[in-house]
Amino acid sequence: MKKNKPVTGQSQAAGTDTLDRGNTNPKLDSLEQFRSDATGQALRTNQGVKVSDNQNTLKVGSRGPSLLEDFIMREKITHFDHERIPERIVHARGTGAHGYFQTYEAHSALTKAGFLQDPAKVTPVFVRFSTVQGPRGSGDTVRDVRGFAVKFFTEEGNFDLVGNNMPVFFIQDAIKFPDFVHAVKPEPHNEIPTGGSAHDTFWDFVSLVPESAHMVIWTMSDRAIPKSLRAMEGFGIHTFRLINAEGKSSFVKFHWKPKQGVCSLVWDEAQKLAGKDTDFHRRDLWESIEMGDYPEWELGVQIIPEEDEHKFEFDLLDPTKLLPEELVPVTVLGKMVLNRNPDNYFAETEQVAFCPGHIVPGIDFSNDPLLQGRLFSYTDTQISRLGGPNFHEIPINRPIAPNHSGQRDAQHRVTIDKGRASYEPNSIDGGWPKETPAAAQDGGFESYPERIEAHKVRERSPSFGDHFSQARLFFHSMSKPEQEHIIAAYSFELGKVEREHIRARQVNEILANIDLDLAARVAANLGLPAPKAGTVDTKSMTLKASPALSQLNLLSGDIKTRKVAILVADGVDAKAIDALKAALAAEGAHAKVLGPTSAPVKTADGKSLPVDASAEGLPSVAFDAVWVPGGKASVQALSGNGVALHFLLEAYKHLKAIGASTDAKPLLDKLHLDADAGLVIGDDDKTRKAFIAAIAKHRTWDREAKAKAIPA
Ligand code: HDD
Repeated sequence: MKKNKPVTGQSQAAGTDTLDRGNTNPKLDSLEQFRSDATGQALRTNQGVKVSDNQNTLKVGSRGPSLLEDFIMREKITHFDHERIPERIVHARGTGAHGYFQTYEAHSALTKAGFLQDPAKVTPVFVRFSTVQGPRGSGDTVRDVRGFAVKFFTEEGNFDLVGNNMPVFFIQDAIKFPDFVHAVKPEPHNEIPTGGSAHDTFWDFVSLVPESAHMVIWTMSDRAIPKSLRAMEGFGIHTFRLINAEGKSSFVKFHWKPKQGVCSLVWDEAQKLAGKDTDFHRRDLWESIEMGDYPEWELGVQIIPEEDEHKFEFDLLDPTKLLPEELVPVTVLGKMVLNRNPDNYFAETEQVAFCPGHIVPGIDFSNDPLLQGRLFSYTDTQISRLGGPNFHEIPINRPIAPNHSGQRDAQHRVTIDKGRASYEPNSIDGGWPKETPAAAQDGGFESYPERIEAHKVRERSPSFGDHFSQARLFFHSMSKPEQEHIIAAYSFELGKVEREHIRARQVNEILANIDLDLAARVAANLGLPAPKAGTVDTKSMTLKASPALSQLNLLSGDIKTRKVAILVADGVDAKAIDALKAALAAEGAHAKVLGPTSAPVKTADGKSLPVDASAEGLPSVAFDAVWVPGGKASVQALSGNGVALHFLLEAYKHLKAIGASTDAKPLLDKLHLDADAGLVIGDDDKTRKAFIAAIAKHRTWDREAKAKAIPA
């Protein structure tokens, strides 16, 4: 019998991942029993039978029909046929990482939650970032909200903080969530567009639902096209309660503050990246962790004493409102570091199941009607997504705390429960497992005994009635470039809306109530008549601007982990490259040498210089900045190279830092790129310092008007 490939049955070292990713995470140690390493192992069926031929179906003769009795082929194909599970209804595209959380000090006055008491305690976490609208295979850089979900594996059980990178939400009541999601998802007749909100059903819904105005202006801002997942803030959005050992409750709003600073892509760059590197964000996160550039966030809370619940110009229970940091600053509690990539995307990132209802003693909910509905939805959705109620037994979801209950059976039950009593109270198994009184040491969970006296009604609180004053606060808190981006985003999105009455309604009934100038600019771009002042009688907030909302105030100030391209060709001055690389490395940035092809180039002194990639393979959108070193022959070659010229023009258009040795000035002249705050020319330390300072500024905003004239 002929075989295509010899089956040796011996260990296959090839393809073994030898990367040491550091296994310092206690949660990972608890996952160890579930990991499977096939190194040195024979290929077997799921029933453990060794396979001698994995190339050919069992047939009647080498040219004859296949036999039904081939249990090896049938098992393999059957398993394959069922490899996919339903993707998440929303937030289907995501990427995850392991890490840890550590509190800075004991926060016992605020909460009794164990993971917020001892700075020596390391709490494992698993984080999943996501986009909302697109399916699993959609682009990373589309205009969308980003999910920011964190599972804390605390010793008292799992705590899930299931938030977004924006501090408010589209709707006030969970009963509207299916309507909102149906509107934003691709249109039902042709499933277009994938990953974005620039279509009729979305704008139809939001223009009819003014409570969405605040969140929609956030999604039209640069926050909806983050530079990286590492450069995003995270928000718990709803008001929660923290409760201390004495039973004292405070309202809190959770925040994640990235150590990397907050910054975004520019729109043209985001669109190009969606095609050139669909995986831009997940690749950046993965590579940063592999390189040891561990992303870090601080967890903070805005604390509102219970007696101050009604002190604000908006209702703390309304999830379309944020609490300006100028009114209540964020108190930092501790830090989260992401330091390990998953071993297997499906087993970990796809199967992780978050739920805002997963809380631990010391944390409790507020009556925010959006949060209350979420408490039901997440567990419910996992039952169909993960195939039954035992999803808590999937390794990535298992708490590190013990979990014993009377819950039994159902699909895919893994635990082999001993004993006979699956009920409580019982006298057969000694009464175990037993309740733990809340007052005991490490007591059981107890809900905050809030007193409520009210009628049972279906109605929206009048205190939720103002939909525009915070959207206005947001717009007025933006810098000039950020405001221009918002105007451009509304114009782009509404420009894709086919029905004129929807465009007009958004402009006249929503935007005009936020800011008349904003509405007029968008109307002009859409060719609509100039809008009249808004008719809704909305009082403006006393606070006129919140600087904490503008990303221009949230940069890290350094260039750690930034990526710089160095464009080279034959004849390049190797010393100039070395000097730049050293200066960048000293600041924690990364440089990549890009040649006309992936082949090494010859330096001016005749040596061979390996390149990291070709400029075509790693386009300018993959970098934060670009440098052209000297060497007249190299510069001359680049001047005749369309890819290199486009690379520089595009970096300029995207307002990135550009640096060039004096030799390379003719190349910049050819492209009519003049020196500015972000474009520096020279060969000395001073020039390199100016280049580094320009990268730290992230973009050269003053260049934006001029850059618009550059072809996209
Ligand atoms: Fe949700 C997933 C965040 C309102 C129902 N949501 C999901 C994820 C995030 C959020 C980050 C992905 C979690 C992961 O990575 O697996 N959702 C939010 C935020 C909201 C919000 C910040 C408002 C403040 N969500 C919301 C409402 C409902 C849902 C009002 C339903 C009433 N969300 C779901 C869901 C998902 C989900 C259908 C889809 C997959 C999943 O839960 O596990 O249950």
